[in-house]
Amino acid sequence: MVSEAKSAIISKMTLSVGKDPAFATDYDWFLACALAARDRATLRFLEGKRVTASDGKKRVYYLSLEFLIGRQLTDVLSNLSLLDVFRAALEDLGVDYERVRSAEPDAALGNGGLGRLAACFMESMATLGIPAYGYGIRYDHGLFRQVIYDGWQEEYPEDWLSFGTPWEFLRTDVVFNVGFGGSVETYVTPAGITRYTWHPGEVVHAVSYDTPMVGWRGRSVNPLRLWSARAVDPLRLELFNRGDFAGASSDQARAEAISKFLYPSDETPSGQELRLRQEYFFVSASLQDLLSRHRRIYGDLHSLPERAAIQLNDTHPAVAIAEMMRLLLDEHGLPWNEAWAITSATFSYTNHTLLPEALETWPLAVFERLLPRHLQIIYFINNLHLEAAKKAFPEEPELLRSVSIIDERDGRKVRMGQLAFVGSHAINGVSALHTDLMRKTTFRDLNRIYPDRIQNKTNGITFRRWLHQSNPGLTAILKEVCGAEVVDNPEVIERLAAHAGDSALQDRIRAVKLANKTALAKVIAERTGVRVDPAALFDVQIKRMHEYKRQLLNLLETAALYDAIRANPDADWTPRVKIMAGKAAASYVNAKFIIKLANDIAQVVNNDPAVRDLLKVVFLPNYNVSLAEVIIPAADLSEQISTAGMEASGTGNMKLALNGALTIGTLDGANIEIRDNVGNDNIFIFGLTTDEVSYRRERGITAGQAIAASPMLAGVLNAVSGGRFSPDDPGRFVQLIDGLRGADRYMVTDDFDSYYAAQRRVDACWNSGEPWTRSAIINIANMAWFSSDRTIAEYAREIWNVPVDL
Ligand code: NBX
Repeated sequence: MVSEAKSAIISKMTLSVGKDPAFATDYDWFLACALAARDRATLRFLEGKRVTASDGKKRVYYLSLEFLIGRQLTDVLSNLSLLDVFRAALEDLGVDYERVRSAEPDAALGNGGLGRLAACFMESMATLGIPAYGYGIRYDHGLFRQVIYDGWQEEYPEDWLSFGTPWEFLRTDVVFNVGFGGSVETYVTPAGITRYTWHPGEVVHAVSYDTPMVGWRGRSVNPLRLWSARAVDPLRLELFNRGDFAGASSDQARAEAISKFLYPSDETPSGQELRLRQEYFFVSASLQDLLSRHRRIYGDLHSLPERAAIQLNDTHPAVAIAEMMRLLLDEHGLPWNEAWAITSATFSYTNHTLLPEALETWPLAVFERLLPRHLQIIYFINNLHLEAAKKAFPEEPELLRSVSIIDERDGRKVRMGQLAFVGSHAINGVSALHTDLMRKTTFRDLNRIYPDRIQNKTNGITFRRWLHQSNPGLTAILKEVCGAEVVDNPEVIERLAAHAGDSALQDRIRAVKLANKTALAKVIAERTGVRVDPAALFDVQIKRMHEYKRQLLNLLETAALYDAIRANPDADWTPRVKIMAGKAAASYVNAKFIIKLANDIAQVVNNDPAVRDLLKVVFLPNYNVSLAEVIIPAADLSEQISTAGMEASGTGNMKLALNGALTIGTLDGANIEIRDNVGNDNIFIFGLTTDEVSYRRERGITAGQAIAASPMLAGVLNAVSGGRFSPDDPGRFVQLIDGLRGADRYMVTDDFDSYYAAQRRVDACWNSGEPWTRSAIINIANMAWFSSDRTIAEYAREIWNVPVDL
């Protein structure tokens, strides 16, 4: 095996990379390994497609504007059971696998949780043998690179594709035309039926690239099909010949802008025309592709719902409802009722947020200019939908306003959430609490009209990447204690619980954690220059920077703790390292100030001899999947402190608990289900509940009371806004802190005291030693349910109606 791998790698190096191994760089070795690994995945890949077609198996199509896949090499090798073989082969060749692995660019084709969930789902679908296609955009530039300069975030373009990628196959035969703008022609057929033809004013080519997504033990390999935009004519020669070089390629620039970059804001839509062009572009290409596949295999489109399930990852691809109708009506000549029956039986929609500002809408004028035929279809859908609503609830005219796909208030808009809901047979939330809130708030009236549509599918994570690959030390222990089958069946991790009090096991768990923390300490020193002690408690908050996620609450507690230590330096403090990482949308001013505050606090605290090693503060720049793989196995404490009711689920919370971090968190999102699984004694819960949050919101209770009741909070707010951490610009944080003193939309002040107290419970537990490790073991033992294999099996059975044998 090793010798085979060796010759495969050498052959790729010479014949495909075109390099003499003696002169190869780390990146060349990565290319050679990736190409050799891809060969091993490809036969499974092709065979899977053939069998699916010949057996008439139902396919799942996962439509997502984001796939945050990160590095692939270790994942592919490990899932093909080739990791050790390749490592040994490279060693024989005198090459270090770690360096090769690190030479791979991190594919950041997503912003955060939603994009990473799509990547975990692709891996789980391949693992469960579900024939699936992921459809998305092949962005030239993924999420920006974050550089911290003088404590401020700066954004630089990300370049993962500048040298191409060895994983993908260009499909020159899979190219579709995607239209924009133009006009709609209406005519009546000889049989008296009104028909419509759209004449787009602009056409762009969608070119496809397939990346194989390999399931565990290579059980199946599914394509991630990403579309790249190309101009139909690369150059307008008549302009070029007249010397107008810029004009000659302007069509090309306009077309290619569509797949040029990933929109970097999450939880707030950009509202820009280019974004709608991206959404329609990939949706249209994907639907044309899957319909032509269906027709090739089955001939007739009426059987589509039996052979295909299309999942919309949030509303970003929701225009697919209108595009499917257009294709069925205008291109395939189906009558409305048949087209609608096929569409709504095929689509389902996942909602990932209820934040009002995150719900996607498009001004009618923009929508009509870009997609005139689709707007007609949406009006039609809406009329029928409102008629049905009127019939069901004749006494409630205001209900019609809330369920309408067209928002008639300030400037008329298309509401993509309503469109996705109306056009789908199943709608799901991503945690029990979030689904409950969907039913009670945003989708309350739609839920009354269609009471069986909303379901819950609590998120999950792939254990292959987030445990086996990123934490081999812990995985080795699990194999020994729970049996080798743990890598195939996560449920047996539960066997660990029986040994939670075993001191030998506790020592081993602590030793693995310490080794992981030592590795992280090295990364921290390299990237920030800060030296941290791996024996200290590593307190970690890693996620997008957002006010509702309340990094500010964490920082205020840090500042208060700092003061407390200075006031009483000889008390029995728990040495802590506060580690924070995350990107802020470039236009999100407050989030960028919070990053600056983290760095300013770090400056002051880390350079104050009075606190010695009792407190260190680190902001690690450029958080991405690869950095998460280093931080998560090294965390002791997981910060999941969003305002209750605002974090739909969270998935970092699951990754951290699975790796033995204890959670400090609010009763929000999947934290609640984590608590239910690990037990109240093994998690630090604090803060307002969802009901208390809405009570306060309804009565307009603001921060004044909380601040008046807490001298510590008042002190820390004064310190930060008075320039204690920003002596070079004392007024820097006045506005940020005034936001808390005023509306305090995310109730940071209300939760401060309770959070501070919970952190002191953390200290006490950490200082007690044995009980902490015991709790960590109980956390690990009870996380099996959060495997994305479980989540995907639920989608398969309850939404997609495809068989799984899990
Ligand atoms: O989706 C996230 C939620 O905030 C998490 O609670 C949840 O765990 C995760 C997976 O279900 N939402 C999210 O990541 N949203 C986005 O990234 C986003 C991106 C672009 C956009 C709106 C939202 N326009």
